[in-house]
Amino acid sequence: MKKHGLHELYAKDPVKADEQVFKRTSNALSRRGFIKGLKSLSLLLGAEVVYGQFMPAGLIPAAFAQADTPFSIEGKDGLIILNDRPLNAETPAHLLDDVVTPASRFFVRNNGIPPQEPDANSWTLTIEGESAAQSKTFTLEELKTQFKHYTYQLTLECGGNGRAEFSPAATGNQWTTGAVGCPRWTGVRLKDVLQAVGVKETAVYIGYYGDDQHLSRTPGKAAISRGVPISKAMEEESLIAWAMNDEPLPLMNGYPLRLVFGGWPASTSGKWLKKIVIRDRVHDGAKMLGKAYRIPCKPVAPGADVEDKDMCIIEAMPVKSLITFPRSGSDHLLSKSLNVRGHAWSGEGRVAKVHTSIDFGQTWQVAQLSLPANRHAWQQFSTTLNFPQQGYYEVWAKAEDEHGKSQPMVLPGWNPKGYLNNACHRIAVRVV
Ligand SMILES: Nc1nc2c(c(=O)[nH]1)N[C@H]1C(S)=C(S)[C@@H](COP(=O)(O)O)O[C@H]1N2
Ligand SMILES: [Mo]
Repeated sequence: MKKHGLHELYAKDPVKADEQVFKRTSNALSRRGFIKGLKSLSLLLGAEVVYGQFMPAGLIPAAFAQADTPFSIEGKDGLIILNDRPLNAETPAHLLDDVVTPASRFFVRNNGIPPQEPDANSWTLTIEGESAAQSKTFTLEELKTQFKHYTYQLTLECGGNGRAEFSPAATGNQWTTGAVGCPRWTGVRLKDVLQAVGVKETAVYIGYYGDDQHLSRTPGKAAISRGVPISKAMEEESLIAWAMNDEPLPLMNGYPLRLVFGGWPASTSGKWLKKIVIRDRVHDGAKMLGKAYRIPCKPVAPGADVEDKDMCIIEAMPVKSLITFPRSGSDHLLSKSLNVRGHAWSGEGRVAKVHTSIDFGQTWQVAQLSLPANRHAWQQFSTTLNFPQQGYYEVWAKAEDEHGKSQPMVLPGWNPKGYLNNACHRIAVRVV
């Protein structure tokens, strides 16, 4: 096979070239490997790393950090598959550019085997548990006719989004940045349904059961059965939803019925929802105990052995942002300014500020930021960048929430299962 120089590749098709660069260099340098020397780095990139002296040592340039292999799942467009048993697929950042995430671009995270052909007409939801005043079953039709409908734009992000970056590595799906989305969800308020059944004073938590099967297909064994404290369950935006962007939920996202808890680890948002238990204790279903969806209660050193008793359940997701335009690896003309945009969100409240940097964080520029459509919806940032000379740049984005917490530049606290990586997102731009 004829070998092309990177310059040649870039000239022909910058996007393809980016993929080629990744493929050709991934043997020579692993994602976790080190690149020594700015000169050789510039050679590989085909451009000078303008702020190279500020680039954190050992950092893999964003131009190489993102692989992009095409794959198709019915009803989904451009998602990258991470695992096919169970099916897990994430969305490349540039395909998450819409303010409201289209269903076709909303990620898929399955822990087990989804139901094959769930029947919406015969679908029922049962509410029971120690702290339910009674056990009651609703058909989907009854839910739709007996309770008021609400629509909210709610951000769902997998607790393991960003896991791929942790070192020492954490096992599990190696999500990069794409296990997040913010569509409009329609359904009934969970609290309206719980109150119609009756919630005893002893209520502490709710847990869900879905219609998917454990990978072992053991009857009665749940693939996942998580939940939220009763206070989160009672929030106005906590929904039992049947629609995403005014259409029935896609099968892979829980058709015909699911929970949606905006701003919390998406693992709490039970899909193919069949049963909710109102518990008088913290729910102890599958993936509630041990190290699943938990982080060390106190910070630990990377690689530390943490006992289960020292692990605490993840609640609200931390502040984070994603650059969705331009696509990483794009070329840009020096004579023009570059408009950069993306989303920012936080499970702990509003995002107050977004900053961008083109010099590896030496200087930051304040971006414009929109208000959220409602609580727990992501916000849009945009900014105009000017570059001092031709060369390789990385655009980094850093969001700060209303409590003054901001994203770490590289990696937040290590934890055994690789959750809550809210490090700054960055894209590669070659200014020509
Ligand atoms: N029944 C059921 N609900 C589930 C899951 C699952 O495997 N089964 N996965 C959870 C996890 S870990 C995540 S991140 C979200 C993913 O939602 P999505 O597949 O619609 O993106 O669903 C949650 N709800
Ligand atoms: Mo998840």
